[in-house]
Amino acid sequence: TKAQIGVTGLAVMGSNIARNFAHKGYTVALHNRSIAKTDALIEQHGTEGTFIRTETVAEFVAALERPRRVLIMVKAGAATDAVIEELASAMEPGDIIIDGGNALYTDTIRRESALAERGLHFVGAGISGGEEGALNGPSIMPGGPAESYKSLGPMLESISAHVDGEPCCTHIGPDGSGHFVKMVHNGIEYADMQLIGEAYDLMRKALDLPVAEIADVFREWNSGDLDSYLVEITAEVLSQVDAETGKPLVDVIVDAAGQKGTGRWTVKSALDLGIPTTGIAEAVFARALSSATDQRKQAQGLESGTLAAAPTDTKTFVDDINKALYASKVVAYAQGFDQIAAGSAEYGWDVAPGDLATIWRGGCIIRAKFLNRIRDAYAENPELPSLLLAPYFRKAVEDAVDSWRRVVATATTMGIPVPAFASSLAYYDALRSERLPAALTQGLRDFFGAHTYQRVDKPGTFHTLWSGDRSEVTA
Ligand code: NBP
Repeated sequence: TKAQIGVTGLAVMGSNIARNFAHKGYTVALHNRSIAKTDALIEQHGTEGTFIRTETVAEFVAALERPRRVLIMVKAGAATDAVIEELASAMEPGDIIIDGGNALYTDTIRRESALAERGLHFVGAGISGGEEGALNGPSIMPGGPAESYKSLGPMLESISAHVDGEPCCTHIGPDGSGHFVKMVHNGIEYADMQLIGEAYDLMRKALDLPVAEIADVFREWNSGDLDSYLVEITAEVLSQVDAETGKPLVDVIVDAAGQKGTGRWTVKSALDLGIPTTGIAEAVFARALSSATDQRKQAQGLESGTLAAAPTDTKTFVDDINKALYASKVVAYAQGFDQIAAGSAEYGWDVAPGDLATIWRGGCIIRAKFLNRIRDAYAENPELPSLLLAPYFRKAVEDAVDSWRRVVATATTMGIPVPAFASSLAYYDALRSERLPAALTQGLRDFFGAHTYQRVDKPGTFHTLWSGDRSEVTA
């Protein structure tokens, strides 16, 4: 018998996805650059389903039924290109290559177009959920030809997570769309984590709550509107006590956050598309600042100025933080969805935002009850101009805004940095402002660079003769 799917790249992600396919009854051909990983998988998990062990790419390709379906799970970048080239030379028109790694969407666009010329279908699939998701049901964001989704979709849907009986996998759109939405998903994950970090920091520094009590607060929040995987595991991480020192584990971990690049990619793309994805940008920059260890060390003595006293009513302030977190989270998602809409328009992908909210409800790192609300909002109005204008979120944020302001004001006067809370509030205030100082910016640009401006009272483009008699001319 031939295999319905082949998986090449059997590190953590690939081996778990291969097992997931096998658990669902598919015959899975296995391949890895070095045979040791293939053999380890067969030795440890060979009895979990039907696997075909292959050593060479030729053997691997020959083991697959037609049209062939191969999932690549190798390191993103040059390794993926090398594997694609080897496979493509051995495969035939109509066969499908799926890249499940964290590829940059522009690479996916390039690869799809090159493979399409050779008659091969290329599916760039974002896969979220880490190791555990890969094994038991990830959220899958496949982009690529709609035709290939017909034969591939049901298989991907069967291994994906399910929420209320619906798979957390759907066809996103052509070429790079799947990896693009996965990139923004990861960016939103950065923002979510930064906001959680700021909430934690405030409870610690403004309220002086012990770490174990903060863990309890997050545990309680997880049964409310903030119910989500990240809030759930925040309680877990904060509850962990270091065996060696007896201290909370969080106190012995170096406070320099790493990053692998998808957050940075999201922000670069936001800049190119001209979308103010400020929540994600603040999160990426906050990680960068945390990692500037030497600079931070030397800056520790900088004068703080006079700091305000801590809030006296702990319970009220904890509740304020909850609301600030929720409102800032709505902003981060609103911005992320704006970026996806802009990317979709730029590349002609026709991505349905409601579909994303649906497939992100399970399997992935940002899974949250909250996503049901986003799904409802787009079901009600697929042309929503901003998530903040969906009736449900509008009310939630308007109810939270007093708390949000108190939190940002308190943090500022106490000298506690809350970049994501503060910039999200600034975004909200700017968005709802009737007039912005951009009018002055336009005036300045016209002054030094004759960049022209438009008037509020009549159509046309104008320029003031700043270095002449300062009269206005039509440009
Ligand atoms: P890694 O990203 O660590 O990649 C290891 C695999 O790539 C091994 O199978 C290795 O083969 C293979 N490989 C490399 Br490295 N260079 C190669 C080359 N030139 N030719 C052929 N094979 C090569 O594995 P991972 O952590 O399982 O992640 C796989 C993909 O999934 C990545 O793109 C990652 O970004 C993405 N992803 C990871 C997660 C996660 O939670 N880890 C989540 C979502 C997505 P070898 O055994 O012979 O060295």
